[in-house]
Amino acid sequence: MSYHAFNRAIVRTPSVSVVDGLRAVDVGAPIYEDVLAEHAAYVAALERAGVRVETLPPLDAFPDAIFVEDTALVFTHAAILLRPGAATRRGETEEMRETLDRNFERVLHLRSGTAEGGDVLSTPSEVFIGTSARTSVEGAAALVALLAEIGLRGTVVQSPPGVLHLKSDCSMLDEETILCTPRLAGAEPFPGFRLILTPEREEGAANALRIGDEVFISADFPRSAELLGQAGYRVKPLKTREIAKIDAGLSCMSLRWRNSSCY
Ligand code: CIR
Repeated sequence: MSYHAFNRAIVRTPSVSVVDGLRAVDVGAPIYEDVLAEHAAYVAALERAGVRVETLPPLDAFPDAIFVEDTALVFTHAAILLRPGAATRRGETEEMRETLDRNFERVLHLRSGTAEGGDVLSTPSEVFIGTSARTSVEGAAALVALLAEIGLRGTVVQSPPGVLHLKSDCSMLDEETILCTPRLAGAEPFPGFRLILTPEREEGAANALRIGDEVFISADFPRSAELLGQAGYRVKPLKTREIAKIDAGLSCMSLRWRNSSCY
């Protein structure tokens, strides 16, 4: 069974407040209707790939709540509720608690420091945690301890300076291969993995998402799509133009896992 054979996902419908989402550089607010359309296309792509999607209601009080990935880590046998580093996002985890309790037999809670799911790259052998402005050294260490409790090995690495999250710059393409920006690859953070580097000026393509036998990537990066196609991957380009205005890519809009008793 492939590591990416996800059959369950949690997403959250964008609230009208999504136009006020956090962003490092203000290139204008995203258009709400277009965010809705990008989100709907993303959910449809997940469903077409065989994933059963649970859609949570919008949260007006939390403009970035659409980015559910940052609130938790989910695995087949357990979940971990995180503590986002962005002050305006801290309350999103409480809103996720009941959903996790309902879907997972075991739910652990990060109690110290901060960590966001965008800084966590899960692989079959270990879970990489990138320290960043959102994930503190203390949070990363606490997360390593929680991962050990559920039988997983956590390794702390450093997210590239000035980059929002570790996974802004990398994603799993298959069990042995990581799509990675040159600036992250330079630090050699993933020993033992084969790296495919994003082409120049297409660093944003690194936040791809492998679901089943497809790799979702942003439609804004055609050279990356071509590169991955030539490497033998089945590429599914998706529009991310509006959510990119609030610093988001493809992994951030879902929590995904394989439920072994589901099918
Ligand atoms: C934020 O700054 O928190 C949101 N505007 C974007 C979060 C993207 N999250 C992710 O890629 N995991």
